[in-house]
Amino acid sequence: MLRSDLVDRSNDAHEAAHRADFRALSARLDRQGINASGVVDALAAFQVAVPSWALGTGGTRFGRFPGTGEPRDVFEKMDDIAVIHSLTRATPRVSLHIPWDEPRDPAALRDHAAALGLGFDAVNSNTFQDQSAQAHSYKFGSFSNADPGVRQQAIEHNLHVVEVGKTLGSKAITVWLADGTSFPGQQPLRKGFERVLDGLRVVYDALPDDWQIFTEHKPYEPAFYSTVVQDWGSSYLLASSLGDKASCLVDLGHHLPNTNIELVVARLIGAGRLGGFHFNDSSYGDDDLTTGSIRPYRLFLVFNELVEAAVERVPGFKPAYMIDQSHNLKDPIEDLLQTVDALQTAYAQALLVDRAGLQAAQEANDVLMAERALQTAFRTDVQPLVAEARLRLGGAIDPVAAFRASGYRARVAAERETSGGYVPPQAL
Ligand code: PSV
Ligand code: MN
Repeated sequence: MLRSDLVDRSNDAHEAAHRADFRALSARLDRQGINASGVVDALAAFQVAVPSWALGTGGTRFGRFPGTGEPRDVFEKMDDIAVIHSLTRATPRVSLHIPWDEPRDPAALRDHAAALGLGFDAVNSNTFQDQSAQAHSYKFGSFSNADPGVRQQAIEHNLHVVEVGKTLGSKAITVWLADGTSFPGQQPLRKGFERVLDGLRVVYDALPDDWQIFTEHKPYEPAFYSTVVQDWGSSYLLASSLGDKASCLVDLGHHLPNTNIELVVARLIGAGRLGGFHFNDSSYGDDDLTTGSIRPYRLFLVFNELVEAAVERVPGFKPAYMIDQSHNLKDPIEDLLQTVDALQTAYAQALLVDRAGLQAAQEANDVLMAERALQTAFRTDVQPLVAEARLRLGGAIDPVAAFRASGYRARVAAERETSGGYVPPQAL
């Protein structure tokens, strides 16, 4: 964790300007009939889980350029996540990838995390790579494989992940499958899906009552002709066939170009099956870029659906918010600080939408005023609201500035470099 006096020192430098900005924005929102303090309260309740795999430099299939002072093991990753949490006060949970970040002693990891004020969100299984000492290969798929031995191995891996998750205090497992084909005729299209469903039923039946399973779809990659769980419809079919504890996870990068993601989100909310998110952004495919860095309006429109569902108290609506990014160029901690800020920004903008005005315009088919209700909110500079939420929780007005001033990276670099540095798992 960062010492609180370091956060305080940074806040002292920014506080006067922040106060003036917050006062000015509060007055402006007041004129719109919006209570700034109420928005800040809602923002302060926002939390998002940090993925264990995002603390080291990711890399692409063409190479990896490591940064200095990367965590060497999952315990040091917890230390870095605690730093992010002390600055944002919005990341008290970790989403763990197994086996990439599997601890030898899960209880020790749980205790280490708890001592830092952290807990665990959904655990992620991995049947998209072969692991050492594993009997069968996933080269031709896992749950959908023609070989029952491979399918059984994939099931057992997921059961193991649930067991680890139970010790950590997780309450959910996210299953993303790379299963698919790259050539027509390679595998039967219908049968692959049935096999996945059969395998997931075994995992589902083993879940504790208070657990959930999230099915995560992706249209292509590594399979380039067909993917078994390729779209939200397939994901929905799986979740609805499995039962009430199953729902769909939307990774913002897992859509074909030009897909209307907010519409996917709306459909899943309507069907009562929106389980959660993997936040990131993309230009071309599953680029895993910083959330909100490419299409901030789209991110806002997604949050607009989420806020609308919350306002309408849609039954059972409680999506899990997680990040899934690969940090290749920026310092991973700084990138994640920027990510949390982008999420809070989109959420704040969505909270500012004049819902009654929007609804009235929609009912009257007043296209311009309906669109303007969204644009007015999106075009508001909400930074003072987001900073105020952090400040009230004891976080930093400007997390990146506070992080840089703290000298944390240089300090851990000196400690961590001595043993050769950490080599993260292959980036995906
Ligand atoms: C697959 O591309 C994915 O989005 C899944 O969530 C994996 O668990 C994760 O990325 C691995 O980085
Ligand atoms: Mn993902």
